[in-house]
Amino acid sequence: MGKFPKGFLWGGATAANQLEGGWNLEGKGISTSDCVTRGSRSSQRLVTYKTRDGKIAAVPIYELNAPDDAEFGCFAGYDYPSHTAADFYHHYKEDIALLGEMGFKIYRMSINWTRIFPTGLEKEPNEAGLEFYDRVFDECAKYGIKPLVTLSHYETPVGLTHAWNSWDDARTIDCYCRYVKTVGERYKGKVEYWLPFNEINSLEGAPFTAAGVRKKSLQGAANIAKHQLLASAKAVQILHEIDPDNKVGGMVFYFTCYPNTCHPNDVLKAKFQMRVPHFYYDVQATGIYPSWKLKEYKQNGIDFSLSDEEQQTLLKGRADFLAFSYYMSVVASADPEVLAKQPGNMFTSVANPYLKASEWGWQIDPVGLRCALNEIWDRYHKPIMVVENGLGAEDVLNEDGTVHDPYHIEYIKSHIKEISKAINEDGIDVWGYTSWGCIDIVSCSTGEIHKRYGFIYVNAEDDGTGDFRRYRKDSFYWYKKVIESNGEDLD
Ligand code: BGP
Repeated sequence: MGKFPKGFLWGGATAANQLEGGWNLEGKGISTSDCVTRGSRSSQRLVTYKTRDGKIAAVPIYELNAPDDAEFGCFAGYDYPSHTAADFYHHYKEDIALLGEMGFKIYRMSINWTRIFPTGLEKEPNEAGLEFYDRVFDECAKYGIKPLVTLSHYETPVGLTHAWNSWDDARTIDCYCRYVKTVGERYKGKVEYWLPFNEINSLEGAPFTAAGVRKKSLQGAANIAKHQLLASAKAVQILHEIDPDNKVGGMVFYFTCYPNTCHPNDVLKAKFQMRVPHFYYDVQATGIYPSWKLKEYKQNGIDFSLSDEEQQTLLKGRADFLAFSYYMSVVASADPEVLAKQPGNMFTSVANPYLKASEWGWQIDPVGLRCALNEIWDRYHKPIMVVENGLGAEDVLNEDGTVHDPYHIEYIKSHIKEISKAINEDGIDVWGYTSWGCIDIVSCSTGEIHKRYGFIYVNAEDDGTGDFRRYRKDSFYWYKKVIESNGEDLD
């Protein structure tokens, strides 16, 4: 296996709403993810809110079209996985010790905005929330683990939704910047790597979870994108001012899209499908809105403009590196007769006959990761981090406390091999790899905990019960060896 650069950042990734639990402890407010119920492989997650006449509504997340006075919250009789999650809130010491035992160099996690500013509107932060992350970062430091902090990973305070429909309104930018400045100053010297938003392009499909916005619309997506992209650029500037050593990245969910045939219309369709992540990267990496996006807004009658000052903000706030999540590839066809949805895939895709899919229907494609790295490098020439990648699968905890998970090892190994080729054969500057769900967490798309990604098993059930004891899976020992050998020993 080709060598990884010295200092390559090996690690894993989680998000606060999927990991921490303790959803209402020590002054924490309610975030968008706290109002989302548990789903399953076959049933969508629901968002709950109270209507003006006091009735409770529970609406599938992707169909949400809530009235302007809907009051989002958590109600009796509904099951919300973020409330207990993997109970990291009470297990963080032992969890970080386990990450340390594996030799993690970096740990990607998010700060839950609502622990720091419970409704998003406060002028002063919640000290107890700040202290919690002090303890987490101090614990990481004990093991020489650098935190990579996502500032907004589906944890927007619902207080902002109630105030002015959250990221639909430009006033949210100031609230977000206050939060960024607060944590940037507080954790100066403890955190050096930052991501302003998780998968910023998810605002198009899931405007409530990603941005606290009540309904999906083209105008809404344009507003949220503009406000989050400006906020992201401001976060870059704020964090650089606080500490010039800070490194701030753009982050999207990425995939590789193949044309179904070599028919030019299929090729064009595949190229255009990649505009979903590329639009956000274009702005975060270059500070410029792509011409096709401006045309698209115009053609759809979207009200959009950028003042000179806003343009300057985007240019001054270009990202230092580009990060992305990668789980699968998709196939595009321009022929509506051919286009059939691959079950379980998050995107409309023709099933790829050359690939196997996970139990949740995500098409597994390590070579697609190398394609992705090449595409991003060729377009932007910025250092890259793969900050999410992995296989969601069912694990079995044996009576002797072992968990045999060769499927996780195989998935991660095959993807690491492609990263190695991208570095050694294609000359791409990859800084690090943080596989997703290094500790079992609740799934973002389904809310199940039994969709497990690897390394550390958490003994909990889908209904939130269990003793939450931690167990080392086989993949734990394997990844430890991978890190120890800096990626040379993958067997
Ligand atoms: C990404 C999200 C994560 C994560 C991951 C895996 O889109 O950033 O939060 O959960 O997908 O998805 P799932 O949890 O649905 O398996």
